Amino acid sequence: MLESAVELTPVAQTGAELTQPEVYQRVQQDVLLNLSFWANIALAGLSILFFVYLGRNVDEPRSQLIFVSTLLVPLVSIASYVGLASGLTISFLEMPPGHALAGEEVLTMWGRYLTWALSTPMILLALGLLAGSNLTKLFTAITADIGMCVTGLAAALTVSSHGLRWFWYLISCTFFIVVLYVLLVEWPSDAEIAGTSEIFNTLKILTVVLWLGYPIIWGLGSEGIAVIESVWVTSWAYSALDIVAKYVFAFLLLNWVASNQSIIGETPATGVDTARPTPGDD
Ligand code: RET
Repeated sequence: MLESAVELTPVAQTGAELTQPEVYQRVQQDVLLNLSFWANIALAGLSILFFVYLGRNVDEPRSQLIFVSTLLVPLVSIASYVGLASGLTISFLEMPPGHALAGEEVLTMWGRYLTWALSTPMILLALGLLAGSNLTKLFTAITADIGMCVTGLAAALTVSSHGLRWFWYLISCTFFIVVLYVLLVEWPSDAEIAGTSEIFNTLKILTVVLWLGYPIIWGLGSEGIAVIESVWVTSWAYSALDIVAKYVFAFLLLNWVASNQSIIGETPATGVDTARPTPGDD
């Protein structure tokens, strides 16, 4: 039944929507593309085991929260990459007039953008807790980040107009600027007060440099101006960024937190800055 459906729809087909088994078959045929997914699934699994081991003696509540939010990153990652490897979250979309690949069916890994909306807020939550951020800054960074991922998803899925694809991209970049502002301007001074500035600054640089790579890949890849046309090159570029942005980042953070719980415990409790005048103040 499944086989005949695949046979009836030639792989070179364009214009019609591919079924999930057909997308899966194409992923299977591209060994390097498939490997870019499975390498991440394997690494995420190993990271989870290792991070659980690293956190076995963490009993300070804020440090525990940093551990939980960081652990959720590889957990979401497994779901994300299984979605891609199974063809569930990949579509072949016909690009609109004006696009470098106009009229062609372009493989779009839209599941990536969707799952980033879950994993990147966890990274920011961990970073914000490390810096001793107040709730307002944490809320701003996380909501702007979700906005960035969802509008990035919209940019990738819009096929009605080339201009609108880039308009979504621009909106996504605007959200990204808000995230960068909190990371580069607000949290470094908070981290100084909290006594975590050394590790925070290392992670901040790692995060900013790597995260800037994502919109660059989008812009240069087949979804953008298509300078990089190869799907597996694009996928590996994202997967390589993911490996450092998630696992190397998480290792540096959790390794530090595990042996510096007392510093994390001393940072002021996350709350809204309420400079309430005490009764009797003039
Ligand atoms: C998109 C395209 C639209 C413009 C911008 C983007 C930024 C994406 C970023 C993703 C970071 C992902 C990470 C994932 C780890 O799990 C959506 C590519 C600004 C910054 C760190």
